[in-house]
Amino acid sequence: MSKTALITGVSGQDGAYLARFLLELGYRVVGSQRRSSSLNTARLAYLGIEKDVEYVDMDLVEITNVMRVVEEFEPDEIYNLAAQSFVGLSFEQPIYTADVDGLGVTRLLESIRVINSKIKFYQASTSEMFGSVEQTPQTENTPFFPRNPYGIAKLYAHWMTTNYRETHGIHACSGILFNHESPLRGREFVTRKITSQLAMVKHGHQDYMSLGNIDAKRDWGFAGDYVTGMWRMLQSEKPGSYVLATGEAKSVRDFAQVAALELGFDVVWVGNGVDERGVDRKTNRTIITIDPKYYRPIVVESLVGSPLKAEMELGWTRKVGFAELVGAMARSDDKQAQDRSLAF
Ligand code: NAP
Ligand code: F7E
Repeated sequence: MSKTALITGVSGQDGAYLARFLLELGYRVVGSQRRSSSLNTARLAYLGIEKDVEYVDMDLVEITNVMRVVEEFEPDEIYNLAAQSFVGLSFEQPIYTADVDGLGVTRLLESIRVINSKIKFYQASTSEMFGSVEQTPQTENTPFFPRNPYGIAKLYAHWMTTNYRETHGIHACSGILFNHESPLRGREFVTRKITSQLAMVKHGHQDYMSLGNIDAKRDWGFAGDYVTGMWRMLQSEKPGSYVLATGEAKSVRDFAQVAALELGFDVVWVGNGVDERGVDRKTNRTIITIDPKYYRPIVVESLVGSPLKAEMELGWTRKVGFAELVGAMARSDDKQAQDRSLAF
């Protein structure tokens, strides 16, 4: 009999890739969504699996709702991907972020404990828990020092996941994932913001784009590779915490440079600080400016992870490298900007 997976946050980037991966493995996939006034399955439609997923309404802030869904669908595995996932917004909505990203996880864990403690649980933890890093690269043993309400809420959830594993014997895993991107990434995140807006500049729909701290460094991988690691964690004999990362740090500036090249711009940087600009060498036109409104109140300067434990214990590997990732995102947005088809 095929296994049933419940994916919370199925409408998001990772939800779509994970749903496709599990469907290919023969799973029955139940995707939970919070109520929305408009259809929210564009990413699943893009991957051609919109009709293969069963949908159920579930908001992580409502315990009775969570318990009813876990009881009704009897999942073998729960992948908790639902979250207020934008760091910038977490400074403006710290309480909501704590409720969904922190307490929401306890609601799921409690449901598992009460209804069926054999259900395996994956928690979407994050490199943002390392924040002001105490060692480089970061591993499963690096001390945590989160620097924003998002990272703090996720750290609470990480410890609750660990605690339910140790206290109640639940197969609960925490995937400490570094940034992972794709053509399906939300447009507010810096990678997709760059590829989508530079494509708009290329096709004449806007004159230039603006960024915040372009010297910030992140460890960017491909989301499609990372969802396979989530599944491997739940198949392993012993549950635990695993870092998924590429081991390579690149700056926002690097990302913009490579994306611009893919879209036909040859960027040179002129000026300093807020006056710095990215100028297209061929036309002498400014296509990137700095706008302090995109600076964060407190900075996480550089994050880079070591995926060694996941590679050794889970046999996890990533296939897509940095240049390939940026190229795929830029080409996808080039096409969308050309057609003016802003599906997601
Ligand atoms: P995403 O695209 O922002 O998707 C988040 C999902 O959570 C969406 O489906 C969203 O639904 C749902 N959601 C938000 N609030 C909810 C609520 N109150 N109740 C139920 N669902 C809710 O994020 P992602 O990039 O796929 O990331 C997946 C998970 O991994 C998140 O938990 C994120 O924090 C974590 N993570 C991501 C990365 C990364 O680089 N992508 C790295 C580390 C960890 P709507 O469609 O209705 O908004
Ligand atoms: O920022 C800098 C910004 O918003 C990356 C989420 O998936 O990954 C993601 O969080 C960096 C930061 O992602 C702009 O200051 C510069 O240093 O793309 P981001 P994030 O904050 O790293 C982690 C692992 C998660 O868990 C989260 O859920 O880019 N940056 N200029 C900018 N960022 C944005 N968004 N916009 C700018 O204009």
